[in-house]
Amino acid sequence: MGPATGQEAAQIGTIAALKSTDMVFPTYREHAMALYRGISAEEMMTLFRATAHSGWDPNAYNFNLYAIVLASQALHATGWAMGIQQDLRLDAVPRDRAADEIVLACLGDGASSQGDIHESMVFASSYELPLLYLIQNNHWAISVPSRTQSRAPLAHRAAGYGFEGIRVDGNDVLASYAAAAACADSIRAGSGPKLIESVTYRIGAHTTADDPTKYRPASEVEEWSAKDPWSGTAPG
Ligand SMILES: Cc1ncc(C[n+]2csc(CCOP(=O)(O)OP(=O)(O)O)c2C)c(N)n1
Ligand SMILES: [Mg+2]
Repeated sequence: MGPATGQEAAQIGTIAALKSTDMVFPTYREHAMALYRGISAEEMMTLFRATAHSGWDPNAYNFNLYAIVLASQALHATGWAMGIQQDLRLDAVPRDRAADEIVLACLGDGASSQGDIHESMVFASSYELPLLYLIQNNHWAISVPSRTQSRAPLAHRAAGYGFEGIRVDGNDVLASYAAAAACADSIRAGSGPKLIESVTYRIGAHTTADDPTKYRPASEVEEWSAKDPWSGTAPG
C-alpha cells in the first residue's frame, strides 16, 4: 500500500471543490480523496487484500477503483467523459447522473511519462471533454526524481494539447481548492479539459515495501516535512 502522507492538502483541496456527482478516476494513492467521498478504511483494505473482488462499488461513491497500472485511469476517465458528452448530445442523461457532471483524472508525475496520458489528452482536447487532470507532482516516481522525467514543468504539457495547465502549491489546501474550483467552473461552462499540476511531496515511502533512504537524502525529506500540510511549520 502506498502512503498519502504529505499529499492530503492536494487531495482534499481538489475533491472538496467538486460536486459529489463528479466521477473520480484515482491512482492507488488517493486515500484522502477516498475517505472524503465516504469510502471507509476497512472498505479500502478489501481492495488491497483482494478479499472482495475489487473493493468498493464505484457507482456508490462516484469514485472509481484504484488503478495500479499507471495511467490506465486517464483513458478510463476520457471514455467516461466522452460518455457524458454523448448522453448530453442525445438528451439521454441517465436518471442517476448529473447533467453538469465533470470528470477528475488523477495521475502522478511518473505516470505523466506514460503513452496512455498522451492519448487521453489528445482525445480530451479534440472532443473538448469535461475532464480535469490532477497531476500530483510529489517529486518521486518510486526512486526516479521528477526532474529526470521532465525538463519542463508538467503544467506546460497542457499547452501542447491546446488546453490550459496551471501549477498550484499542493501543500496549501485553500490554494488547491481555489485552483480546482476555478477549473471545475470553467469546465462545467464548456471550456473543455484543464490540467492542474499540484506541487507537493511524498513524505513517506513509495509503498510499505519500499525503503526511500536508499535513494533520497534525509535533508530533502526534512525540507519538505517543514512544509507538510498537517505538521509543517514553514509559513505559506
Ligand atoms: C504501466 C506501469 N508501469 C510501471 C508500473 C510500476 N510502478 C508502480 S508505481 C510507479 C511509480 C509511479 O510514480 P508516480 O506516477 O509519480 O506516482 P506516485 O507513486 O509518486 O504517487 C511505477 C513505475 C506500474 N504500476 N504500471
Ligand atoms: Mg510521484
